[in-house]
Amino acid sequence: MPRTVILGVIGSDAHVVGITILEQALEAAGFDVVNLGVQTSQPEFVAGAQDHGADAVLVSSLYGHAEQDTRGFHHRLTQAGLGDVTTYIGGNLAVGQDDFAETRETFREMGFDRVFDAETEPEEAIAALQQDLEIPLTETDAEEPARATL
Ligand code: B12
Repeated sequence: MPRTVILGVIGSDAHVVGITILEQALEAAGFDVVNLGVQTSQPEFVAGAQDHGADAVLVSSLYGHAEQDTRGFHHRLTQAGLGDVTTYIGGNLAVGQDDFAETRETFREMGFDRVFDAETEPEEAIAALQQDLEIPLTETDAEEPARATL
């Protein structure tokens, strides 16, 4: 069963390239992806997650206002009965982003399961989803290490 991932850029943020790349990579990895696009509000994320039975919600933010834009986000998800949905946030999450460890801690405390910086490659997010959503390796995947040892 393919897992459904909701993806979008939150707030007034219009940076579209990162989520387009993520969308393509996630689809290639076998996920059902619903890309809500740029300038997506919190209620739109929640409605998207509800309508599509999301397994995970991936929030992107590049312009430095992520903390302000995601305040109360997990409260809304919980109120909508989506408290168990896996949530990630990534991008340029703070202005300057000098100390990413601190930034990560801030967003973890706000309820995000994982926090990614702007250097993140899509493969990293895919590996995290496979782990967090407990997606079993396909037979093809399982054969890869064996072939590598030949
Ligand atoms: C192109 C660009 C623009 C274009 C956007 C065009 C468009 N429609 O996409 C334009 C010119 C419109 C623009 C505008 C602005 N921009 Co701009 N922009 C950039 C720039 C140069 C590249 C962004 C990009 O496309 N990168 C390529 C993609 C592939 O990378 P990415 O977006 O980082 O995404 C990857 C990762 O971050 C990660 N990722 C992203 N989201 C998520 C989410 C999850 C869950 C995960 C796992 C991973 C993940 O995976 C992606 C794929 O690898 C960056 C600087 C930079 N070099 O990053 C500044 C930058 C993001 N912009 C910035 C700013 C400040 C703005 C403006 C506010 C400027 C202004 N004063 O008007 C406005 C905001 C407008 C708005 N409403 O959004 C700042 C943000 C500063 C901060 N956060 O501290 C940056 C960092 C430039 C800088 N150094 O100052 N921008």
